[in-house]
Amino acid sequence: MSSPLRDPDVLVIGAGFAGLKAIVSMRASGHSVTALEAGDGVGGVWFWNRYPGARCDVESYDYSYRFSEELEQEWRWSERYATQPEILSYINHVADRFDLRDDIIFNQKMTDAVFNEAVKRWEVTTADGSQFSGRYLIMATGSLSAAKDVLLPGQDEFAGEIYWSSRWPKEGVDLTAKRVGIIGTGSSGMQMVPVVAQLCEHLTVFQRTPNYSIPAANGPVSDEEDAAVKASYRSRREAARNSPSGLNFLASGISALEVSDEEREAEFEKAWARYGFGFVLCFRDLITDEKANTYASDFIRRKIGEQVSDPEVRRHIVPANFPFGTKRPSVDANYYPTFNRPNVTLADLRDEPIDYLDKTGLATTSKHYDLDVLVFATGFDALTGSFLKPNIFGRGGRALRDHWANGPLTYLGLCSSGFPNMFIIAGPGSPSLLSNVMMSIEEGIDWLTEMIMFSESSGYAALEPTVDAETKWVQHVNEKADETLYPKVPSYYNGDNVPGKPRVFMPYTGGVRGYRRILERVAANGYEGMVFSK
Ligand code: NA7
Repeated sequence: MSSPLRDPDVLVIGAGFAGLKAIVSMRASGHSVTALEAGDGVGGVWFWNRYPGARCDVESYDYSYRFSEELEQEWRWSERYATQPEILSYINHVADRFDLRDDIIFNQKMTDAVFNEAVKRWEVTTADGSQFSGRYLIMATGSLSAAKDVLLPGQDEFAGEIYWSSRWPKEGVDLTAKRVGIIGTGSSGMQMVPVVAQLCEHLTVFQRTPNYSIPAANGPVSDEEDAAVKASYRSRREAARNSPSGLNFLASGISALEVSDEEREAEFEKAWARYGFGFVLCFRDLITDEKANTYASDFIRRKIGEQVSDPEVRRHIVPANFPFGTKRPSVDANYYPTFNRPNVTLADLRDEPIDYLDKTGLATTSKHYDLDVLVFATGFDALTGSFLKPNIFGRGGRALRDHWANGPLTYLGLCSSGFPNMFIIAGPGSPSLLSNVMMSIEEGIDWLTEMIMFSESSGYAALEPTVDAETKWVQHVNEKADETLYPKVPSYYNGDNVPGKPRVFMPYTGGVRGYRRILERVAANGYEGMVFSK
């Protein structure tokens, strides 16, 4: 075991899925590499989000690395949708199997990164004052890793325990015989609710916007299924690469408007029973055509309503007023029937907004809820938070925060003008959160590695996108988004969930295949849009 270098060729920030893949690729391309990780273990979001019920809503066989066929063959997923502990063991296995810890320094949270133009190196400082440098800086800090700050009036007064889904204590939390409140009904809240309801004395769910959720249809993976996937893993990966979102579901080419009511209903039933998140792909126009979407939204509303026995709860929990899929839908296991339990209460914050916290609980404008434990499942400063929290200064001392003041500016979602040799993984302007992010991570890093090798073999020391290429890319991302229903609805995709954040649609909606073709064309044209310097 060797010690990681302080001044390697490549500094990677983060040792989650993206950071580990970056280490693998940078090593393979002959670079020395050091990754700085804020936590004391690998895993990124899967290291921090240990809340009860946490699991992935992309199928395990797809939400996994494809860079090593041996790894694909030897790892045995136990369930169709893996739990957080299983994913974390997988990541640890990967770190051990490829000796990646040799190149990781833990408990090092980057606070500052400055591009030193004289020597063309990034100089990085961490929270404890340690300093590092690298010719390249790879920001593998994640799109859903900077938790949103939510501070309620009187929060310090609360005598009970407060937890965050995104920073769940490693040692776990004993919820037995406790009165628990959960704020937030995104994927984290929806995953937690059915599990917490079984553990605690009483659960109150504070819901602001009811979201759509599709049943996970989770289950154990049989030996036969495992063998079948492993026998044809390459074609499964290729199919995912050629799908719109990197999932193992081929998108339908059929419009929901061109089939009979019976055919549409049958297709929705099939998708409801098995597709999970892939429901959005069961017709080609659910995200682009309002009428097509209305058919899907109505179907899902009906299915949700059927799971809830109390008409009053049903009235509050069934989503309305926005089209299915335009906010990130959830994939749940028994979320809605949990509200049929006698120990679960739904508080609708649209009718009774939160007023304050006091010693004994949470008061809304109409009621006081006595609580022993309050959990914030209130989401993230998505896509830009982890890049803008640290101080990053590029050429001429320009702050990334200033460059992105009106919304993130990237070329291909991978780099930003004025920030030479800095690369971002699955960032804004890439398919990122609209894709199986594992696919985006690997595709992005493979492409960047090729580009770095091209640059070096041509004798260049620095590379960055031109302002023109960046401007045109951002314009293209917006134009593609405007072909869809996404921009019409407040969501974390367009920054609406964080007060004061610029409202800009951030992920690339052109699909993973369309995006990859653009990357291939850019490379084939000598990395057009990039400027290389000696
Ligand atoms: P999400 O999906 O952003 O959900 C956050 C939830 O918290 C959502 O229901 C919000 O309601 C609610 N929220 C946020 N701020 C507040 C305040 N101040 N008061 C009340 N309620 C609030 O985050 P998750 O962690 O659940 O999921 C993130 C991703 O992880 C998910 O999309 C998957 O990709 C995996 P709102 O809708 O804003 O009214």
